[in-house]
Amino acid sequence: MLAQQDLSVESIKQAILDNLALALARQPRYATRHDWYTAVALTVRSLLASYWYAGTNVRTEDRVRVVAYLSAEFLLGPHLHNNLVGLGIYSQVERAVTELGQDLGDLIWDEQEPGLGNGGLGRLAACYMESMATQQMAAIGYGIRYEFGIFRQLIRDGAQVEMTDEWLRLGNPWEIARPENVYLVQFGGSVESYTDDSGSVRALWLPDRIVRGVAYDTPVLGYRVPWVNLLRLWRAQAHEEFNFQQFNAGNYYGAVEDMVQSENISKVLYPNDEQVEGKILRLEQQYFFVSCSLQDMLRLHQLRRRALAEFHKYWAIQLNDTHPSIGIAELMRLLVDVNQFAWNEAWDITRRTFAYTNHTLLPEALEKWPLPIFARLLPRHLEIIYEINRRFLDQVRERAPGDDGRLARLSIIDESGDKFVRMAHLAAVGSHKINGVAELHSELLKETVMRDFAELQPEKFTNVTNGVTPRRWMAVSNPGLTYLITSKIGDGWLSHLERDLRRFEECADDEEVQDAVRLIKYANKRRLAEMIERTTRIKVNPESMFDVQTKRIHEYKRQHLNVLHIITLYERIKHDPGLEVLPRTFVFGGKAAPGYAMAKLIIKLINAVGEVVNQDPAMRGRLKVAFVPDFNVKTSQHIYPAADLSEQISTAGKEASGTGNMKFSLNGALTIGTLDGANVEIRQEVGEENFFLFGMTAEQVQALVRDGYHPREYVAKNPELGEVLNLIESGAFSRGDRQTFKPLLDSLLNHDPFLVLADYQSYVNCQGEVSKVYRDERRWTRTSILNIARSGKFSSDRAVHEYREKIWRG
Ligand code: 26W
Repeated sequence: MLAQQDLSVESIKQAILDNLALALARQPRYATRHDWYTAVALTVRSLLASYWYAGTNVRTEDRVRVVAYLSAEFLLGPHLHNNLVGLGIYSQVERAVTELGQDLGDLIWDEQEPGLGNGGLGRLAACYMESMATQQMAAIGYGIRYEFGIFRQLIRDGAQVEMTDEWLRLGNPWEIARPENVYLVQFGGSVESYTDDSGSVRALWLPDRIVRGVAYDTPVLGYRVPWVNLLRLWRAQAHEEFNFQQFNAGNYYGAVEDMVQSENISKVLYPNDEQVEGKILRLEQQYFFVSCSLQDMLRLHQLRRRALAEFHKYWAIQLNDTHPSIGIAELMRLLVDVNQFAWNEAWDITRRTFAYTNHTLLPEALEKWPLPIFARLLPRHLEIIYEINRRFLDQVRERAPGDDGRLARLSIIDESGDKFVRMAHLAAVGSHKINGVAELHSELLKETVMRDFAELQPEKFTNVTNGVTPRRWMAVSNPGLTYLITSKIGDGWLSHLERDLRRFEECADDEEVQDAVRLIKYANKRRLAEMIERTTRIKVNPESMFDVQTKRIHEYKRQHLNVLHIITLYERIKHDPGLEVLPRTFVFGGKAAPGYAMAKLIIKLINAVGEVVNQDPAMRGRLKVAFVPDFNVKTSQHIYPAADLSEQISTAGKEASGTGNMKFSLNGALTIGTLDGANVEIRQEVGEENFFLFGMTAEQVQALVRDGYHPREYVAKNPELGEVLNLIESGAFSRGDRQTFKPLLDSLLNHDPFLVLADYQSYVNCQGEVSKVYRDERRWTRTSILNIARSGKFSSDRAVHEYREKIWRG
């Protein structure tokens, strides 16, 4: 057994060999690379276990309020490297592994990452878990242990192909199953009422299906602190007793079939972001994990010997978007139906417990459930929601008598046509705080989708700008830069980014530091170039500028605007072969929702333009385009540190915050961006002269949409833009086929809600400015250093601290 006190290379080696022998029953000479990985992972896990073990005591015996972070997604990324850095034992383990004849880098690279999230929202949950552990705040993350996470993306003939993500196939050494930590979750059936002993009428839910939820725990280590928090993910299992009647009636096969059905609940992550699919399985997933989590909290609360009436004093539940908002009705049910609380007291506890974070303003992303589906799956919760709504609307009526429009707009039930349950309204009514994820977003939230709520209860609204963990996004992914900064300002900055990183600013004019920053960037670019060549066969030149846009593919994020710029440069060179252009490599990465045809077409366009540009001799040494397949946490750790330019070009008002923008800036990329989401604050922090701003403001966007956007007018007065669109239309990027990109052109020219053509010229001009500045090496590097040094605000440590001060103190 490896002890914390003795972490010499020798004892680490012995522990790895012991794990290989005793946990895996493998002789070293027959061990596969994966066996070695597992043996190392188990060794590291055993080091976490003592903190883990101690943490459980703190949580059950202290008086602290525990944060329960409820999220349908946790995009953790690989564990091994992060935990080695967190424990501060990377170099010893590296030596031990080398002496055992293995390469730690290879073992790290081979880890299957848990991709239990789509994008920003899921990754944010992971960063916050890490920061809460680092701050030694007691927290539990609750979610779903999807058997298949986000699909693996292949690119075939330039198009996205989705493959299942079998991340558990070779086992998962980081989790501990808790088969005794189980809860039953009911679905469907009907509700009856009965009179209890004291003469009160109470509801009795008679479900027609019961599923078992089993806990799987993963430790989340704090950076260089003896603290581990728990990520508790639920796996759905069949509940055999429930099917006993069927077994008994001789329907063995049917009963087993029903049991298989139950297990489907935690089978696969829905791959959509920003677009809801009204699928019943998704509602089942949400209720399943939320019910398990709340039952677990009640049990832990009782273990701490606290009265249920004090539940809110010991728990702060944060809703990561509306996905877990059914929890509000579920806690009411547990208090009123199961524990016989009076409605008012239960409601008071519930509202003091919950808080809601909104992550999107896009109407198509706001969850609402068709009433019939909801009624069939969760009949008792619907009754509870009706009662919550009735009481809420009574209050509204008192405040605004006779204003029926307002009532209809505020109601939890949408009755304007087919009826729906509006989950954002449930979340807003049942929470004591509501926050957006960047200043601009929080303002727009109050002005648009939550306007009536903000008028009614302005004190509920607040902002917490997103943040990212500098441990994973700097120490793990950019060791070169980490080392340089530490050599200049000491090693406190990784734990106190906001306080300390600014001291690196003093090096901005130091030519030696500038040279070092440039060398590190160059090495990172070579590392990315190798990955690009390995995965795409495309050779890119690390001497060229790396212009990078990686994020989910979505029209509002406007990857196609980026492509229009590439084609513009292509055209210019074609017209004038001697033209001086800054050599650029355009790097893209990101997944499209499998059902989102336009996003998939954008991927095709990127690859199609890449194919033409990359093989054209006239472009050689000037333009290259690469689409990195399967953008995920692991690949992204090679991308952010290698970027010169960060593309944050969403239509103003559409990107709630963005978090990739922060990772790029922290790693020394300069940003070209609109005044959207957290870009606004990044620009404020790094200084406007150090940020490439273009495009309409959110206000101008609103006005243009209101007054009528006529994209063809922009084409009419802009011949270069006309040529670019014509070239796509001519089939130049589709082997002469003029149909392929027609839907995309049709959208750009006729009904594009994201105003791509309106921002085109401003974007192209701004890119010209970028090229100019990049040619001035010193100036660029100086600006890069300022971007790094002034990114401290965007640490997730700052963000969770703000959550604690503004929201979780109650
Ligand atoms: C099922 C529909 C669905 C699924 C996921 C709708 C919306 C989502 C998420 C809210 C999508 C998401 O990840 N949003 C991103 O959240 C980040 C963290 O706050 C922000 O930085 C991004 O701007 C926002 O797009």
